[in-house]
Amino acid sequence: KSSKSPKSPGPGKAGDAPNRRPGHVRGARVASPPERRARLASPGPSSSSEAREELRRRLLGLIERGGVVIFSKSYCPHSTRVKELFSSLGAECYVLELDQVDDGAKIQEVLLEITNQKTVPNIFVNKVHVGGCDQTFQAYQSGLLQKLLHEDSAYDYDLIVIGGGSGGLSCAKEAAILGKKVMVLDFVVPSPQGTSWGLGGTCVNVGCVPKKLMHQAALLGQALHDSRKFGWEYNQQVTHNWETMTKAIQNHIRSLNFGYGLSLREKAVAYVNSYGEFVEHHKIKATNKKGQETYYTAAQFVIATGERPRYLGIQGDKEYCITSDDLFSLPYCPGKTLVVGASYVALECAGFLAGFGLDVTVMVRSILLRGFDQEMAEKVGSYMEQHGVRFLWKFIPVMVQQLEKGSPGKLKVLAKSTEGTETIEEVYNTVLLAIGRDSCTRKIGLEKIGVKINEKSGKIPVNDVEQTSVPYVYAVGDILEGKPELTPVAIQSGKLLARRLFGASLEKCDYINVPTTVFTPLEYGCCGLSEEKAIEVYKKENLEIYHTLFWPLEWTVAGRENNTCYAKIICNKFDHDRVIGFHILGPNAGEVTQGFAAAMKCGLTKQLLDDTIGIHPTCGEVFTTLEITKSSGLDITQKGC
Ligand code: FAD
Ligand code: NA7
Repeated sequence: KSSKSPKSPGPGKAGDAPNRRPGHVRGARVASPPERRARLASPGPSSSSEAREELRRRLLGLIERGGVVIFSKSYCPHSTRVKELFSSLGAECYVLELDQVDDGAKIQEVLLEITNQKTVPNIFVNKVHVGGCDQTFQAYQSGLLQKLLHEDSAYDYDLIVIGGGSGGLSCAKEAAILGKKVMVLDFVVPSPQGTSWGLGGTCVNVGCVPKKLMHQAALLGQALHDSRKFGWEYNQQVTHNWETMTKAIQNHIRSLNFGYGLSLREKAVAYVNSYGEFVEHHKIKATNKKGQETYYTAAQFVIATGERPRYLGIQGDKEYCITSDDLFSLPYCPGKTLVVGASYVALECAGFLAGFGLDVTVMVRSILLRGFDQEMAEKVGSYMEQHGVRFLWKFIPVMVQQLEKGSPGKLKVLAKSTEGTETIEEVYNTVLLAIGRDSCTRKIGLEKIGVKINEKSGKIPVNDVEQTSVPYVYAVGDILEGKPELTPVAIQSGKLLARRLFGASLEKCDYINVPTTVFTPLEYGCCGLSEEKAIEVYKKENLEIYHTLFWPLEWTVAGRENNTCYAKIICNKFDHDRVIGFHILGPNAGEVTQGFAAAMKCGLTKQLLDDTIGIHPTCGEVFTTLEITKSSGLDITQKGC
């Protein structure tokens, strides 16, 4: 696809509309400064009827070029309002100030013939006569104006999506289903260790999918252990083969990459494996891995560039440490591993690595699972500690040195205490950094078109319809400020955005009560508020918290510990004991949480839970029989099944 600019009128002639260059879209341009007075006046024809015919032809030519054409008067407040409206929509306008051209009065007469309207402003959008100020605002309020604006065939695409991950792909596919001409750019900048991957973004390649499969591999190890108690006898020594697992997982991921490509082709979405960045309004540069640059334009854009792992900024981090971007395709077993960070990514990785029998240490700067319910976080941590994960509390690394090359090699880590002057030196085969992720928003030319970001976090603030500070640019997924960073959230917001932009839908993405699960060795599922947040929002005295420890039936015969799994709901006493926080620590927590999240969306109360008949014997049934409140201080330990 060659580089193409929006429809150009070609070399200027007197009376031509200037090229609607995308670089000038935001402000309405006035094409009639004093030195260009009488541009539309007829220079040639002798008779007045010929002159009038010539003027009419020129006016129609101007309108036929498409885009926004405003016949205005510079002092008219209605004209000003309309110009401001188009400016706020990011639409470039050709504005003719009739009080500043010699033949303004004649133009008005011809406009009367063409449109039956003599007054200004007189507006055309993409060849369609919209009318005056009131009609334009009515069209804006009904959405018709936006639709007319986007029917501008001057652009290569109706929509360009930058980033082919969870959010970008869902938005692109939905827009294509709605009949729009769509392009997706997806490009993976290799990690400092050189790892890169295929189409589909973080979730499928280096996030949810490989992480859940590795978690499953670890759970199978536990199941093998349990199985002897259930009568299974086997003689071989059971060992885990990292290469076999990784190869199988990577093969599955490749099949998913293929499926994504196919589904884009089926929906006629153009997929370009290039890095996209804005160069001017409505125009991006796409650079492929060979460095070849191509330019594309679109009426609207969606930014869905996601995040990438953060580095510590200490000596040796980029040279020797890996991140989750590298772990899932690591060609060799990582061996003795230090995981730096205490986020969910850190704990999940530490959990499954320990599940494979590796020696794993987690270096924690402050607390576990910041942002999650801290009572649950502590229980997650203590289960991991009891199952072989070592925690190094209140330390941060200051230097990583290579002692030996190899697969894996040997690394020396120097760390210091966050509370005193103590330093320690330890040797590991692998250091995995999981200290947060940075939004990919600083190198995509947003400053060139005026899309505002939060300078500190790099996140993009949007309104409730995912619109950025530039009206024709939208954003979805992990880069959004203040929204949950989860695949189903990105997918939902991308899909609904496309339906609002190109369908008849007004439905907005609901970011409240989004459930999630941390896939640590003992899984933690939650929906709604943490206990800390609920107290902050509603005050402790307005809450009733019901909780219990429980013993999954599968764990009894297996001889696994009682009084480890835990269920908790937080209810608002002054709103019919509505459940505002749901928390479970136990097997299959994700499966359990999903159903209760639907119930919370329907306004779940404690009474409704009590009225629900449980499914026996399951873990989920525990929520139908909760009796003990936290405030009662009663014993919640379980004595038997
Ligand atoms: P991404 O999926 O990251 O997609 C962005 C894409 O844009 C990437 O392919 C990127 O390479 C590309 N890109 C970036 N810049 C450009 C550019 N300039 N030009 C072209 N392409 C570009 N979520 C869950 O819901 N459940 C989980 O269990 C879960 N586990 C996770 C585990 C890990 C280890 C990680 C890291 C994340 C996990 N997540 C999970 C989060 C989930 O992966 C993200 O929320 C989701 O992928 C966000 O989607 P997105 O579309 O915003 O971005
Ligand atoms: P988070 O949720 O941003 O957590 C970052 C963790 O790393 C957290 O425990 C931090 O400790 C710790 N951290 C941050 N900086 C450092 C340094 N310099 N040294 C040691 N420890 C540090 O990141 P995640 O990777 O889990 O998740 C980000 C998104 O990725 C998530 O929402 C998903 O979309 C996937 P702190 O608590 O601040 O002391």
